Amino acid sequence: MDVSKIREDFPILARSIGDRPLVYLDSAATSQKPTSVIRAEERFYASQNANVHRGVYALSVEATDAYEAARARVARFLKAKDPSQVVFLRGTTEAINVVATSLSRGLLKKGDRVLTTVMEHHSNIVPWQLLRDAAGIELDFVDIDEHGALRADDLERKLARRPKVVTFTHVSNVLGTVNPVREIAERAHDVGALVVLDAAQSVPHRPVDVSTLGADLLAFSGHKMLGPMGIGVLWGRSDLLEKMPPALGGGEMIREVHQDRVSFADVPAKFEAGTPNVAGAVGLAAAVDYLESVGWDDLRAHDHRLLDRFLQRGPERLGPALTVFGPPESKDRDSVVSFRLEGVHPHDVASLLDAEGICVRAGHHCAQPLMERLGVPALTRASPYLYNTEDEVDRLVAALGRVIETFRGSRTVPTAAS
Ligand code: 7TS
Repeated sequence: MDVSKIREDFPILARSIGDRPLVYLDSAATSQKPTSVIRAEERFYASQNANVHRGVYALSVEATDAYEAARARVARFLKAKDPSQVVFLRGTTEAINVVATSLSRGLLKKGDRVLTTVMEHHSNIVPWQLLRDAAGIELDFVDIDEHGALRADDLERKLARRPKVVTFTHVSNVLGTVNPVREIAERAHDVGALVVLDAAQSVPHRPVDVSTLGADLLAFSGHKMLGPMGIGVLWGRSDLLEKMPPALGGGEMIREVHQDRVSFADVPAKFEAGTPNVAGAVGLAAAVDYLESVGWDDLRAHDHRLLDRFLQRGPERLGPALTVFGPPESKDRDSVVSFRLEGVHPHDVASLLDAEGICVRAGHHCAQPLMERLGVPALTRASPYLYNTEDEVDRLVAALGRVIETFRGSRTVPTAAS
């Protein structure tokens, strides 16, 4: 994989921050976009824009065809049986909310249990808490061990309470932990639970094959996998999607509406109320093309080269001042590294790195229950992707060295805590 060639495809990487070249290490928050994705959206708006599934005129038919072709492309990417299993929504958050709301309309009842985990992003906690508060659903959390893996004993203990839904993240956005989806799904199915998978952090980095993964429903966001913001996917087993009531009501999702009754469109339209993000879907299809043209083997090897470099160079250069969270072995994790520098608030780390043009994220990463479990208020996180270089990882490590020196050498630097 020729990273310098790949970088040429991402126009934003040519810019600088102040007088420093941009070092973008926040791809777990959102990835940068290649020209092909930017152009695909532009092409749609410049030459095909019309609302879909409504017009009888040629332009609207073209727009509808572009939208449905994007759906078919994403279905192929996921190895889904049928494009109708791909529901376009705004992203992972909306998809999980749609699932929770839909299930609460008849498929889950008061006292039913949902099992999630302490390592979830808020988007896989709060929708279920809303159900707990509104519909009397009981919510359990699987704990993690000291290496940031889900505890099998705790999972078993909580599966024994016979949850109706088991929902978890494929890859943690904080720890990088890769959860064994197939094994967990098998155990969940043994107790009769539905498996809902948050694939926001896995789909950008590894082939996700829904035909063998074991999930019944799966959600991800386009913007973390080189695609546009505001487009994402809910994939589901056909029989399940057909059984699930709609979550959002409005145009596009109905068959007939009368004053006294309504009937709904078939899947996937049943879940896509309102005008969809057609340009976003077209852009997402272009992102899928881009990822597949790079190839998963090369991409994953590159991810791990960068990860290994940080896990090796970081401790060498920074010594015990650096604490890395998550699985110690890079083979057990994906491209996310969260860490603390002793005596420096994560926000100060991120601010000082920003002064060098390096973008990392600091805070609770929308995973406050996980922060509480880890006993930390916040962490700094670097999340590289296919356009980052080993040189950029070295720059990060060197800059972290300067952060430590700054804080050891001077107390005049304001801290986030002060
Ligand atoms: N699930 C996981 C595992 C995530 O990492 C994120 C976003 C979401 C769900 C929500 O995705 P959205 O596209 O609907 O917002 N994670 C992050 C992050 O780690 N930093 O910024 C966003």
